[in-house]
Amino acid sequence: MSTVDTSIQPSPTGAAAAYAAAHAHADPGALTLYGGWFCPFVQRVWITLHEKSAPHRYVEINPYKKDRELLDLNPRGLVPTLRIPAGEEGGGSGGARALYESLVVCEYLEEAFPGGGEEEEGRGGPIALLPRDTYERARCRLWIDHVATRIVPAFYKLLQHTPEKPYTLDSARADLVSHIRTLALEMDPGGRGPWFLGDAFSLVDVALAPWAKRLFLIDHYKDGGAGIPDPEGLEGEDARVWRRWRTWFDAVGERPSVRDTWSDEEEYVKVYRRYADDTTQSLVGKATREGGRLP
Ligand SMILES: N[C@@H](CCC(=O)N[C@@H](CS)C(=O)NCC(=O)O)C(=O)O
Repeated sequence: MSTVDTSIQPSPTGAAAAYAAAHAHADPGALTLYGGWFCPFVQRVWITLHEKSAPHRYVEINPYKKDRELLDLNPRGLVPTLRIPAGEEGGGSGGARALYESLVVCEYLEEAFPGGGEEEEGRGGPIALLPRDTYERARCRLWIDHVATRIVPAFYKLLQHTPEKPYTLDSARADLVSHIRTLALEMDPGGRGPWFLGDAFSLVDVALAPWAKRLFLIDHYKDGGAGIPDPEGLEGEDARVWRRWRTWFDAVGERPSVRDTWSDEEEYVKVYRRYADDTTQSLVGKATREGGRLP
Protein backbone atom coordinates (compact mmCIF):
# COMPACT_ATOMS: atom_id res chain seq x y z
CA MET A 1 0.00 0.00 0.00
CA SER A 2 1.23 3.46 -0.80
CA THR A 3 2.27 5.67 2.06
CA VAL A 4 2.24 8.87 0.01
CA ASP A 5 -0.66 10.46 1.83
CA THR A 6 0.16 9.40 5.37
CA SER A 7 2.40 12.34 6.30
CA ILE A 8 -0.36 14.92 6.64
CA GLN A 9 -0.80 17.37 9.50
CA PRO A 10 -2.11 15.04 12.24
CA SER A 11 -4.82 17.17 13.83
CA PRO A 12 -7.23 20.03 13.19
CA THR A 13 -5.97 23.60 13.54
CA GLY A 14 -7.70 26.96 14.00
CA ALA A 15 -11.38 26.94 14.93
CA ALA A 16 -11.71 23.22 14.21
CA ALA A 17 -9.00 22.45 16.78
CA ALA A 18 -11.08 24.13 19.49
CA TYR A 19 -14.28 22.40 18.40
CA ALA A 20 -12.56 19.00 18.26
CA ALA A 21 -10.98 19.56 21.71
CA ALA A 22 -14.38 20.44 23.15
CA HIS A 23 -15.58 17.04 21.93
CA ALA A 24 -12.54 14.94 22.78
CA HIS A 25 -14.38 13.26 25.65
CA ALA A 26 -17.99 12.21 25.86
CA ASP A 27 -19.95 9.75 27.90
CA PRO A 28 -19.93 6.15 26.69
CA GLY A 29 -23.48 6.47 25.38
CA ALA A 30 -22.54 9.17 22.90
CA LEU A 31 -21.81 8.91 19.21
CA THR A 32 -18.21 8.88 18.01
CA LEU A 33 -17.20 10.55 14.77
CA TYR A 34 -14.00 9.20 13.26
CA GLY A 35 -12.84 12.00 11.04
CA GLY A 36 -9.99 13.65 9.23
CA TRP A 37 -9.85 17.44 9.63
CA PHE A 38 -9.09 18.03 5.92
CA CYS A 39 -11.88 15.82 4.57
CA PRO A 40 -14.93 17.53 3.05
CA PHE A 41 -17.06 14.40 3.48
CA VAL A 42 -16.24 14.47 7.19
CA GLN A 43 -17.09 18.16 7.35
CA ARG A 44 -20.63 17.38 6.19
CA VAL A 45 -21.16 15.12 9.20
CA TRP A 46 -19.33 17.46 11.55
CA ILE A 47 -21.55 20.37 10.46
CA THR A 48 -24.65 18.23 10.98
CA LEU A 49 -23.60 17.16 14.50
CA HIS A 50 -22.99 20.83 15.29
CA GLU A 51 -26.34 21.96 13.87
CA LYS A 52 -28.05 19.25 15.91
CA SER A 53 -26.08 20.04 19.09
CA ALA A 54 -25.66 16.27 19.20
CA PRO A 55 -23.46 14.94 22.03
CA HIS A 56 -20.51 13.23 20.39
CA ARG A 57 -16.85 12.42 20.64
CA TYR A 58 -14.56 13.45 17.79
CA VAL A 59 -11.60 11.18 17.04
CA GLU A 60 -9.07 12.35 14.49
CA ILE A 61 -7.57 9.55 12.39
CA ASN A 62 -5.62 9.37 9.17
CA PRO A 63 -7.84 7.35 6.81
CA TYR A 64 -4.92 6.63 4.48
CA LYS A 65 -3.31 4.50 7.18
CA LYS A 66 -6.29 2.10 7.38
CA ASP A 67 -5.87 1.21 11.04
CA ARG A 68 -7.64 -1.90 12.30
CA GLU A 69 -9.90 0.27 14.47
CA LEU A 70 -11.27 1.98 11.34
CA LEU A 71 -11.53 -1.16 9.20
CA ASP A 72 -13.42 -2.99 11.94
CA LEU A 73 -16.08 -0.28 11.85
CA ASN A 74 -15.99 0.49 8.14
CA PRO A 75 -14.70 -2.14 5.69
CA ARG A 76 -14.34 0.61 3.07
CA GLY A 77 -11.75 2.24 5.32
CA LEU A 78 -13.05 5.75 4.76
CA VAL A 79 -13.85 8.72 6.96
CA PRO A 80 -16.38 9.85 8.02
CA THR A 81 -17.32 6.79 10.07
CA LEU A 82 -19.84 7.19 12.85
CA ARG A 83 -19.82 4.76 15.75
CA ILE A 84 -23.21 4.33 17.35
CA PRO A 85 -23.32 2.71 20.78
CA ALA A 86 -25.78 -0.17 20.95
CA GLY A 87 -28.91 1.14 22.60
CA GLU A 88 -32.36 -0.23 23.21
CA GLU A 89 -32.98 -0.42 19.48
CA GLY A 90 -29.91 -2.57 19.08
CA GLY A 91 -31.23 -5.11 21.59
CA GLY A 92 -28.78 -4.06 24.27
CA SER A 93 -26.21 -6.56 23.09
CA GLY A 94 -23.40 -4.17 23.98
CA GLY A 95 -21.84 -4.33 20.52
CA ALA A 96 -21.23 -1.05 18.75
CA ARG A 97 -22.71 -0.30 15.36
CA ALA A 98 -21.28 1.89 12.69
CA LEU A 99 -22.47 3.97 9.77
CA TYR A 100 -20.51 5.55 6.97
CA GLU A 101 -21.10 7.42 3.71
CA SER A 102 -21.42 11.07 4.62
CA LEU A 103 -24.88 11.65 3.17
CA VAL A 104 -26.29 8.50 4.77
CA VAL A 105 -24.84 9.60 8.10
CA CYS A 106 -26.31 13.11 7.74
CA GLU A 107 -29.75 11.62 7.02
CA TYR A 108 -29.35 9.31 10.02
CA LEU A 109 -28.58 12.29 12.27
CA GLU A 110 -31.56 14.16 10.84
CA GLU A 111 -33.81 11.28 11.91
CA ALA A 112 -32.08 10.60 15.23
CA PHE A 113 -32.19 14.31 16.22
CA PRO A 114 -35.23 15.56 14.32
CA GLY A 115 -35.59 18.95 16.00
CA GLY A 116 -38.81 20.75 16.68
CA GLY A 117 -39.03 22.53 13.37
CA GLU A 118 -37.22 25.21 11.46
CA GLU A 119 -38.52 27.87 13.82
CA GLU A 120 -36.47 26.38 16.67
CA GLU A 121 -33.36 27.72 15.02
CA GLY A 122 -31.51 30.02 17.36
CA ARG A 123 -33.00 28.55 20.52
CA GLY A 124 -30.17 26.10 21.05
CA GLY A 125 -32.08 22.88 20.35
CA PRO A 126 -31.60 20.67 17.32
CA ILE A 127 -32.93 22.21 14.14
CA ALA A 128 -34.66 20.30 11.36
CA LEU A 129 -32.45 20.07 8.30
CA LEU A 130 -35.12 18.80 5.92
CA PRO A 131 -38.52 20.41 5.32
CA ARG A 132 -41.70 18.76 6.59
CA ASP A 133 -43.45 18.83 3.23
CA THR A 134 -42.77 15.53 1.47
CA TYR A 135 -42.35 17.07 -1.99
CA GLU A 136 -39.92 19.63 -0.60
CA ARG A 137 -37.98 16.89 1.19
CA ALA A 138 -37.65 14.96 -2.05
CA ARG A 139 -36.63 18.13 -3.88
CA CYS A 140 -33.85 18.62 -1.33
CA ARG A 141 -32.65 15.06 -1.99
CA LEU A 142 -32.71 15.74 -5.72
CA TRP A 143 -30.34 18.69 -5.29
CA ILE A 144 -28.18 16.82 -2.80
CA ASP A 145 -27.82 14.21 -5.54
CA HIS A 146 -26.81 16.97 -7.96
CA VAL A 147 -24.10 18.05 -5.53
CA ALA A 148 -22.85 14.48 -5.08
CA THR A 149 -22.95 13.31 -8.69
CA ARG A 150 -22.19 16.54 -10.59
CA ILE A 151 -20.54 19.25 -8.51
CA VAL A 152 -18.21 17.13 -6.35
CA PRO A 153 -16.75 15.03 -9.23
CA ALA A 154 -16.31 18.21 -11.33
CA PHE A 155 -14.46 19.83 -8.42
CA TYR A 156 -11.86 17.03 -8.34
CA LYS A 157 -11.60 16.85 -12.12
CA LEU A 158 -10.68 20.53 -12.22
CA LEU A 159 -8.40 20.41 -9.17
CA GLN A 160 -6.55 17.35 -10.54
CA HIS A 161 -6.18 18.75 -14.04
CA THR A 162 -2.63 18.56 -15.41
CA PRO A 163 -1.39 19.35 -18.93
CA GLU A 164 -1.28 15.61 -19.75
CA LYS A 165 -5.03 15.16 -19.35
CA PRO A 166 -7.25 14.38 -22.32
CA TYR A 167 -9.49 17.32 -21.32
CA THR A 168 -8.59 20.99 -21.02
CA LEU A 169 -8.46 23.11 -17.91
CA ASP A 170 -11.08 25.40 -19.48
CA SER A 171 -13.50 22.54 -20.14
CA ALA A 172 -13.12 21.23 -16.59
CA ARG A 173 -13.73 24.74 -15.24
CA ALA A 174 -16.76 25.24 -17.50
CA ASP A 175 -18.25 21.97 -16.22
CA LEU A 176 -17.85 22.91 -12.57
CA VAL A 177 -19.23 26.41 -13.11
CA SER A 178 -22.20 25.10 -15.07
CA HIS A 179 -23.12 22.55 -12.36
CA ILE A 180 -22.90 25.24 -9.69
CA ARG A 181 -25.01 27.59 -11.82
CA THR A 182 -27.68 24.91 -12.24
CA LEU A 183 -27.92 24.58 -8.46
CA ALA A 184 -27.88 28.34 -7.87
CA LEU A 185 -30.85 28.69 -10.26
CA GLU A 186 -32.80 26.33 -7.96
CA MET A 187 -32.12 28.33 -4.82
CA ASP A 188 -34.96 30.23 -3.20
CA PRO A 189 -34.78 33.80 -4.62
CA GLY A 190 -33.14 34.90 -1.39
CA GLY A 191 -35.56 37.52 -0.11
CA ARG A 192 -36.42 35.37 2.93
CA GLY A 193 -32.87 34.24 3.65
CA PRO A 194 -29.61 33.16 2.03
CA TRP A 195 -29.98 29.35 2.12
CA PHE A 196 -31.03 26.95 -0.62
CA LEU A 197 -34.50 26.96 0.96
CA GLY A 198 -34.37 30.68 1.78
CA ASP A 199 -34.85 31.07 5.52
CA ALA A 200 -34.14 27.42 6.53
CA PHE A 201 -30.64 25.99 6.53
CA SER A 202 -30.89 22.42 5.17
CA LEU A 203 -28.96 19.31 4.17
CA VAL A 204 -28.57 20.78 0.68
CA ASP A 205 -26.44 23.54 2.20
CA VAL A 206 -24.60 20.97 4.33
CA ALA A 207 -23.89 18.73 1.32
CA LEU A 208 -22.24 21.52 -0.66
CA ALA A 209 -20.64 23.76 1.98
CA PRO A 210 -17.35 21.81 2.35
CA TRP A 211 -16.57 22.04 -1.37
CA ALA A 212 -17.69 25.66 -1.58
CA LYS A 213 -15.20 26.38 1.22
CA ARG A 214 -12.51 24.52 -0.74
CA LEU A 215 -12.99 26.48 -4.01
CA PHE A 216 -10.15 28.75 -2.90
CA LEU A 217 -7.81 25.80 -3.44
CA ILE A 218 -8.65 25.81 -7.13
CA ASP A 219 -8.00 29.57 -7.21
CA HIS A 220 -4.69 28.88 -5.48
CA TYR A 221 -3.48 26.03 -7.67
CA LYS A 222 -5.06 26.40 -11.12
CA ASP A 223 -4.44 29.14 -13.71
CA GLY A 224 -7.64 31.15 -14.02
CA GLY A 225 -9.01 29.71 -10.77
CA ALA A 226 -12.43 28.20 -10.19
CA GLY A 227 -13.98 30.67 -12.62
CA ILE A 228 -17.02 31.69 -10.59
CA PRO A 229 -18.23 34.83 -12.42
CA ASP A 230 -18.26 38.20 -10.69
CA PRO A 231 -21.91 39.34 -10.84
CA GLU A 232 -20.88 43.03 -10.98
CA GLY A 233 -19.89 42.84 -14.62
CA LEU A 234 -22.99 40.87 -15.67
CA GLU A 235 -26.60 41.58 -16.58
CA GLY A 236 -29.95 39.84 -16.57
CA GLU A 237 -30.21 36.23 -15.43
CA ASP A 238 -26.44 35.81 -15.22
CA ALA A 239 -26.13 38.75 -12.83
CA ARG A 240 -29.03 37.45 -10.76
CA VAL A 241 -27.82 33.87 -10.50
CA TRP A 242 -24.23 34.76 -9.58
CA ARG A 243 -25.39 37.35 -7.08
CA ARG A 244 -27.59 34.67 -5.54
CA TRP A 245 -24.61 32.29 -5.40
CA ARG A 246 -22.52 34.93 -3.67
CA THR A 247 -25.24 35.57 -1.06
CA TRP A 248 -25.31 31.83 -0.33
CA PHE A 249 -21.54 31.49 -0.35
CA ASP A 250 -20.99 34.42 2.04
CA ALA A 251 -23.66 33.12 4.42
CA VAL A 252 -22.16 29.62 4.45
CA GLY A 253 -18.77 31.02 5.40
CA GLU A 254 -20.35 32.78 8.39
CA ARG A 255 -22.42 29.82 9.60
CA PRO A 256 -21.06 28.81 13.05
CA SER A 257 -21.19 25.08 12.22
CA VAL A 258 -19.09 25.68 9.12
CA ARG A 259 -16.68 28.07 10.83
CA ASP A 260 -16.16 25.76 13.82
CA THR A 261 -15.24 22.79 11.61
CA TRP A 262 -12.73 24.73 9.52
CA SER A 263 -8.98 24.56 10.04
CA ASP A 264 -6.32 27.10 9.05
CA GLU A 265 -6.41 27.70 5.29
CA GLU A 266 -2.68 27.15 4.80
CA GLU A 267 -3.09 23.59 6.09
CA TYR A 268 -5.61 22.81 3.35
CA VAL A 269 -3.22 24.30 0.82
CA LYS A 270 -0.54 21.83 1.97
CA VAL A 271 -2.78 18.77 1.98
CA TYR A 272 -4.40 19.49 -1.38
CA ARG A 273 -1.11 19.96 -3.20
CA ARG A 274 -1.19 16.24 -3.98
CA TYR A 275 -4.58 16.66 -5.62
CA ALA A 276 -3.45 19.72 -7.57
CA ASP A 277 -0.41 17.91 -8.99
CA ASP A 278 -2.47 14.72 -9.37
CA THR A 279 -0.18 12.49 -7.32
CA THR A 280 -2.64 11.74 -4.53
CA GLN A 281 -3.16 8.08 -3.72
CA SER A 282 -6.54 8.71 -2.13
CA LEU A 283 -9.44 6.66 -3.47
CA VAL A 284 -11.24 9.83 -4.54
CA GLY A 285 -8.12 11.02 -6.34
CA LYS A 286 -7.54 7.69 -8.06
CA ALA A 287 -11.16 7.40 -9.17
CA THR A 288 -10.95 10.91 -10.64
CA ARG A 289 -7.71 10.03 -12.44
CA GLU A 290 -9.18 6.84 -13.86
CA GLY A 291 -12.48 8.46 -14.82
CA GLY A 292 -14.39 6.17 -12.43
CA ARG A 293 -17.19 6.76 -9.96
CA LEU A 294 -16.06 8.40 -6.71
CA PRO A 295 -15.97 6.10 -3.65
N1 LIG B 1 -18.42 8.52 -0.30
C1 LIG B 1 -17.70 8.72 0.94
C2 LIG B 1 -16.33 9.31 0.64
C3 LIG B 1 -15.46 9.46 1.87
C4 LIG B 1 -13.97 9.64 1.49
O1 LIG B 1 -13.54 9.43 0.36
N2 LIG B 1 -13.15 10.05 2.51
C5 LIG B 1 -11.75 10.17 2.29
C6 LIG B 1 -11.11 11.34 2.97
S1 LIG B 1 -11.64 12.88 2.29
C7 LIG B 1 -11.03 8.93 2.81
O2 LIG B 1 -11.40 8.39 3.83
N3 LIG B 1 -10.01 8.50 2.10
C8 LIG B 1 -9.23 7.36 2.42
C9 LIG B 1 -8.62 6.77 1.18
O3 LIG B 1 -8.82 7.35 0.09
O4 LIG B 1 -7.95 5.75 1.28
C10 LIG B 1 -18.53 9.61 1.85
O5 LIG B 1 -19.40 10.34 1.34
O6 LIG B 1 -18.38 9.54 3.08
